[in-house]
Amino acid sequence: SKSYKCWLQYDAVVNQQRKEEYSVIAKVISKQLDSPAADAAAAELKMAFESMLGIHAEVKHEKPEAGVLLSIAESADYLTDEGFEIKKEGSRLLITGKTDKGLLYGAFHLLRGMQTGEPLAKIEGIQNPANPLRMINQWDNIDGSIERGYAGASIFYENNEFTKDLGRIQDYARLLASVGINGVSINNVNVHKIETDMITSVLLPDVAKIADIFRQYGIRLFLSVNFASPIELGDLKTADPLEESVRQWWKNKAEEVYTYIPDFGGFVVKADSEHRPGPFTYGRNHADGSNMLAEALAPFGGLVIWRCFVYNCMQDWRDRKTDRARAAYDHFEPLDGQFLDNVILQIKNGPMDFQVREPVTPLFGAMPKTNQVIEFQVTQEYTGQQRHLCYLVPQWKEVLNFDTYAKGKGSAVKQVVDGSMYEYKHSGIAAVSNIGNDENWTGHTLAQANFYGYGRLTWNPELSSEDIAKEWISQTFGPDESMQQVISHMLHDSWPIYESYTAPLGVGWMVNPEHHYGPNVDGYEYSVWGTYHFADCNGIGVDRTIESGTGYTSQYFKENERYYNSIDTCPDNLLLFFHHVPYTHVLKSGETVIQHIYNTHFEGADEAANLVETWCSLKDRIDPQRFDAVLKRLEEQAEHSKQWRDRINTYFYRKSGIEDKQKRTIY
Ligand code: BDP
Repeated sequence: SKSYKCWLQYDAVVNQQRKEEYSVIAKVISKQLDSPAADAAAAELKMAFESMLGIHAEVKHEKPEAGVLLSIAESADYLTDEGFEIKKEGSRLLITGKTDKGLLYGAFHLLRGMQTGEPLAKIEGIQNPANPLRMINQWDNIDGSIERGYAGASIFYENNEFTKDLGRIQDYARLLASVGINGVSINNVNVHKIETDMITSVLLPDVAKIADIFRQYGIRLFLSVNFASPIELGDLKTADPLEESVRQWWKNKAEEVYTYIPDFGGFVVKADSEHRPGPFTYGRNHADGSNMLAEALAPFGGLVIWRCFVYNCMQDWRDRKTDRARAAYDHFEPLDGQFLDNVILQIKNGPMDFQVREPVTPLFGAMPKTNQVIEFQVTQEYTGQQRHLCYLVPQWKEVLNFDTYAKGKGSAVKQVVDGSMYEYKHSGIAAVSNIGNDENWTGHTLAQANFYGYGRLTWNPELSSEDIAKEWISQTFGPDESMQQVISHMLHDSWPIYESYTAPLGVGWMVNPEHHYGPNVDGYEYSVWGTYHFADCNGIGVDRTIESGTGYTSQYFKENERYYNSIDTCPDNLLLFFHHVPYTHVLKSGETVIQHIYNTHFEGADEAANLVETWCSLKDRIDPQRFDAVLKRLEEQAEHSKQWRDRINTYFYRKSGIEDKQKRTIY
């Protein structure tokens, strides 16, 4: 169905001129080598040419007079191992890669250009990915459930077994490769006892089958591992990383894994976080823990992707020194220089946890000698759970463009994670996947744009969010330009709309505990998770300043420290993240905090209702299946946003006793 195909629709080309131009090169696909990725590239082109042009291309080894020529140029110094060049030469279109991975990306680039109706001359050019590692983390459990999944069950597992539906996994691999993803970890970072078997002979044969599929599409497979595996699997009494028997256990384990999967990517590790085991149990630090695994994987070229989401989730809210926002930096920055070079620290974009608005984690740029990867959340845990529309590409762009000042002005996060700022050996971008086994993959059909956009940004963070949206819409819904503009506006309005009717001014966390859907202003206020807003009858916000607060601002480089620490320069949209203020505090916008809360909540709910209207204007221009599915979600969002509006406004009206200037109804 159209919802299943996402952006790989390969609809028939209607523009006659384009059709003729494309048809010249579509009769033959010549492939100069046989390899899984080259075969996948040729197969994709063949399928697409058939569907878009009605041409049954012949796939062969010889150089054609006219056709697409896939070839390898090992010595091309202008290409990285994954880069490609596309060049027209008479009636031939040359796709050149340094390796077969380049051919695959080149083929998908050609098809993207054709689907968006570009002339071949505009598809020509040289491209190399900006980020070496471009990862997706599945948070799938082997029972088939997905931690923070909002699009059905796992496509990998059901009933404590691997799925038999390998076709769907192959289609997933195609979608991933088409946007440049080159690494996937296939199990939840919270590794339960049963999933510990993924690194044993019980499940490794199944894991290897999945790796075979991904390999064809240039994607390396990773596994999340339990730090206490030697104990969990009953082999040892300790998981102490400095204990020789433990180190040897992991070395043997790595060797075993590589006998099944010779190009295995490595381990993803969540340790000492939210009740997961880790080196702290043994009085060791996170360099000790990660280096032990790194040493085991190094002989095989494997990586340790070690997550920095380490904080005390059982904390006393009165203890300001353990401000959760400080945790990643406090734990990891002092260890710079101690990690082996196949360890990469994976750091969430913000210091808390994927809220609708957070500042950028101060750890970026602060560890010149330690490989870093940024972690985004494509799955919309805190941004509407794929029932609300929230296009996140603009948020990710803001984060990647954020100036850390690590090496003075012009030290953007994207230069840290692409490895250029400190010449990291390994670096890149990772994100939590938003897909499941729903027919349309992402629950909300328009949430496919986040999946698409995430991948495109990892390949090239310079792409604008508008260009990404346009590419996605035209491939997904077709060439009608006014329709494209309407959807693009909806996408671009959606994050601001969602932000406006949920937690205000960067404070976050006003959600129902555990499942995190829907408003609950005090849901986390009196618990142990380190997530507070400190609202009382006088004011609201978390004081993270140096003078009177938690001192979190001091973790930034000077320019940003000053910027956030001073209430005069701190931007409105993060004010309550950094400062505790009275409700009558006047924002830079000229409104008071309380009036801002009322205004944005009324306006946000109105705008959510408008999204329904706007979508309805496209009724005859979108196929009924997808039109209706999106409409349902937008209607639900409009209703739910009223609940948000009323809960939040009522709460703050009662707390503050201050009337809405505009006298709208607050219960
Ligand atoms: C939080 C999720 C939790 C994850 C955790 C993590 O609520 O389910 O396990 O992040 O990133 O956002 O490890």
